[in-house]
Amino acid sequence: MARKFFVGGNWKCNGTTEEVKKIVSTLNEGQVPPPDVVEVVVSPPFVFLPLVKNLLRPDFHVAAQNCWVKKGGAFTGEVSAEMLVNLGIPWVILGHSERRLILNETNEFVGEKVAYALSKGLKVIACVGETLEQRESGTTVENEFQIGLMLFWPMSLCGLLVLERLQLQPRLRKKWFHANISPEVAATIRIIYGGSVNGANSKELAAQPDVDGFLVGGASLKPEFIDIIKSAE
Ligand code: 3PY
Repeated sequence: MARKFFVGGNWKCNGTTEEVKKIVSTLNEGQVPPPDVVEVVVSPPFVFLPLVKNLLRPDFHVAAQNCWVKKGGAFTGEVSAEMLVNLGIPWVILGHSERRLILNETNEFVGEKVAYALSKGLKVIACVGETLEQRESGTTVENEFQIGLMLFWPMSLCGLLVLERLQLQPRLRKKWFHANISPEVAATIRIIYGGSVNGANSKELAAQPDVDGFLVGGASLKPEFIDIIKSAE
């Protein structure tokens, strides 16, 4: 089964109402390949999700940048998976490296979040990775998966993983998923690349083996995001 190219735009903690409207209107006017060739999902900050969802062209979708690890309640400042479902937000990004590094989110916590969000019917853009330091100390991306599995992270349902080191993609697909999950999941899971993708490097990155798409940071706030989407062709 062919894996459809995925382009996600992570707007991070950026934007005013006016700026957000401008970005959406640039996206709405963009000439891009059809939805059977590329799946496009943009991820504004929580407060702008309803606005973006309402204004955005119907062939593009929205993602939240995070959600709470379990059912909502007395968790000040958090947004639950149930709330996203209630608002009709189909996707959520979980485990982004900025949350792991700055907010100390652990593998276990991210694994629990992924499992909970999937159980509520959200589609998850699960981010995993390894810094050079971690790799050298033996804490590799495979360990993150192992921990996820131990927590019954239903990875086979996840379908979409973001990696931050390009050379990991073939290694994971061919070795890890094949051996530890199943040949079917190894063949169908989309492993996308995240890490300073922009309009100047996207075409070359898209041509790399086992790159099924991108999660784009800063460049997703600019008109060059349209060029990045076009690199799916
Ligand atoms: C980046 O490209 O900077 C990212 O963090 C993608 O989410």
